[in-house]
Amino acid sequence: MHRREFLQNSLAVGSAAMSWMVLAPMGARAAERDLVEVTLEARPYRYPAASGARFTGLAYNGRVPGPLLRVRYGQTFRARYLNRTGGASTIHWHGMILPNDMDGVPYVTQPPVPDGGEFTYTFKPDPPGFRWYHSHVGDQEALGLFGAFLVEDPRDPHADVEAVLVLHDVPDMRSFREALAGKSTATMNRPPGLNFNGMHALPAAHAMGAMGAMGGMGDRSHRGAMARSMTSMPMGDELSYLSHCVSGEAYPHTRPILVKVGQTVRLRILNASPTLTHYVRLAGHRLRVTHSDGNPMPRAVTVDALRIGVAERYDAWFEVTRPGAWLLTSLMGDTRDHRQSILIRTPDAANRVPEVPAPSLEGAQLFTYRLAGVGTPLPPDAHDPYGWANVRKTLLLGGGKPGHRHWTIDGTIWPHTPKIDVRHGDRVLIHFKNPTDMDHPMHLHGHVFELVEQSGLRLHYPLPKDTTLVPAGGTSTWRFLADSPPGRWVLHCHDVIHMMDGMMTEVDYVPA
Ligand SMILES: [Cu+2]
Repeated sequence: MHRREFLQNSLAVGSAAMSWMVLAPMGARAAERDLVEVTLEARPYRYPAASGARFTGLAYNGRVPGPLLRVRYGQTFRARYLNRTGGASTIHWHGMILPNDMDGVPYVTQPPVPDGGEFTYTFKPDPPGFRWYHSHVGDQEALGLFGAFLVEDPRDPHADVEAVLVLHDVPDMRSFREALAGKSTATMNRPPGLNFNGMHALPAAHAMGAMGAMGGMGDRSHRGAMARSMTSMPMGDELSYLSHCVSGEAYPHTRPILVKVGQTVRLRILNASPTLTHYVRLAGHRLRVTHSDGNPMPRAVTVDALRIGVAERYDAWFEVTRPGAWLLTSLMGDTRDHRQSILIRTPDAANRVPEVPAPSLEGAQLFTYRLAGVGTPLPPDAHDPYGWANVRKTLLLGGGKPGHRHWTIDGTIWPHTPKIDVRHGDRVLIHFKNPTDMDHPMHLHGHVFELVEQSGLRLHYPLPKDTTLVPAGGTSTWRFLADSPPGRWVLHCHDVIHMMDGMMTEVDYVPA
């Protein structure tokens, strides 16, 4: 294929090239086609100045994030993947239920595509909603090989303005290599809420007690993050970052989203960071969250701020009720830092100084699984209160001791981790115990599961997801019906260092 043809193809993908962030309505012709075809070419890529990083990574079709892929539910999608990365590569279609041999896990679902080679992925994107795609080989995703994928749902309510926001952080690859060896000197990025109440200056035990008393923070999931951040001691496995971006740019270079008074705005927010949980707040507005990982939640919830773990997505809505200019910001440890922001404004507010969000999460109502799912206490170990499952598996997460390079499941690393065998039609319950000092964004391929339990709380409105933060010092329970296409579906931590260090297993369909 010639270069020009290839460019035309990429332009044809749901008008993505014209409107990377703010979506134009899908063209009638694009919507009517049975087949949407795209060429994705991965190559080395020099990050532009607007990204805030001087860095050579990798990109799909010459941009980070890669092109926004967009289909209507029911269309067939075909991607011709040209690998020019200099190494082996694959593409994983995150959140999709698809034939196992299209899932893009090297040596598990396909041989890796060699450098200079190509591979064609074909499937009917399912279920509808906000998905994404990324390399599943080594550090390639961290270098820039990722993008958003929208499967438009005909049942969706109308939004006047729709935008896709990809949060990502550009790693310092020297710290990446050191982290894999357990020798990184980087320290944990502090969750906001610490700096402005000064608790980071207190001994850890006091501060954690005080945190526990804070409204909206009682998900216990901060404990481990705090245990690490309190000490500022390098744990050996943290990354340091060169820049923090929204859709490939750092504020003030991020392109504003223009809105009008009276409009309803839908933001689809993806955390594509290699390791960082993000806390997102929009100045002057609360956010109504309707979808978790692209899937409609049983009950929408309105919050002051979002917590988005690595690989998670949320659909967040708000109404424009007055003229103005507001920053949407991922709060950093240094709360004067608004690099990871975009401006949302009305047309008449071009010269206004934008309102910035409250810099701390203290007192904020934060999106947590407990809040969204309405959690109430369970008796200890009663994590299948429904008596629903016929296959139950407990996975013990481990590792992360200073200087140790492995993150484990049941004390073992991939490929020696215990596998979960299921038969078609099984009702499966997976219970995670996480005694480590970090939250782990655990992800299952090829399924949408329900999060039914979190740290001893039963969720009365289970959240439909493909990735959840299993909290430090806590537990999570997923349930799902094993009715995906047969094959080997990997289950792993989406923190890239933890995954490469071995925190991965698989759900295997075996003959009935
Ligand atoms: Cu992890």
